[in-house]
Amino acid sequence: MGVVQQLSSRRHLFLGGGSLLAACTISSASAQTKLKPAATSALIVVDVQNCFVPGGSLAVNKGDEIIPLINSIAAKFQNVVMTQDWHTANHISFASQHPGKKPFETIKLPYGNQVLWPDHCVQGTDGAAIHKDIKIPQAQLVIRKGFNPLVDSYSAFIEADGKSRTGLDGYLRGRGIKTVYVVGLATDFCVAWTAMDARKLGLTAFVIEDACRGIDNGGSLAKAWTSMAKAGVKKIQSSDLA
Ligand code: VGL
Ligand code: ZN
Repeated sequence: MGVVQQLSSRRHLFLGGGSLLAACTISSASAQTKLKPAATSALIVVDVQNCFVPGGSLAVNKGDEIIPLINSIAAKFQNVVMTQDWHTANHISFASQHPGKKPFETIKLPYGNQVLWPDHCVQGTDGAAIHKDIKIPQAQLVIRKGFNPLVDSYSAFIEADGKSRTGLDGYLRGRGIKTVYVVGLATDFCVAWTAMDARKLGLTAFVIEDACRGIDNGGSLAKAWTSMAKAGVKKIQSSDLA
């Protein structure tokens, strides 16, 4: 075999090997990208309460659809925390407390803009109860939020005044949790604010998109995903979990 011929056949071999290598890399990469919840991971199940599913006073479209998926995701986690929106009957976020105002309008409060909502998740009512089809017996903590009549709290970590802590960060830190996965209702409010505050507090944060549903009030859903991406929140699907 002449030199030129030899070179060209080696080149051929090299190319063949290269594409084989590429094929292997692709298949092992897809196996590697499956995320396995670790002992230092927690699932946060946000506000899957009667008021937020169809038939409830602040119903999220198809909010009940995600319940079986949340149950099956939760079975993969050693650590699960649930949140419960838990307002006083006279809560400042209720349109009913602001004469002349209607639900889904926005007002200015001392801590910033506040969307006004229909009365929802009043402490101790049936509407505030966690949905009966949520089956997560291993959940370790239910954190209630929004109980200060003068301050709303979408986030499970920090109230809407930007400074009052719910204590969830201390709990998670105390238990050595470094990564949170967030699911539930609603994507564009309590899920998004919880995930972004998790980032602010130094945690890695994933939102499992297909295990959430949004309210989408005036473009709020797209806006929330943009803000979450900027904050370093990673959007994943339930199929990305090992
Ligand atoms: C929520 C609006 C008002 C939520 C709670 O769970 O996303 N949204 N209160
Ligand atoms: Zn609320």
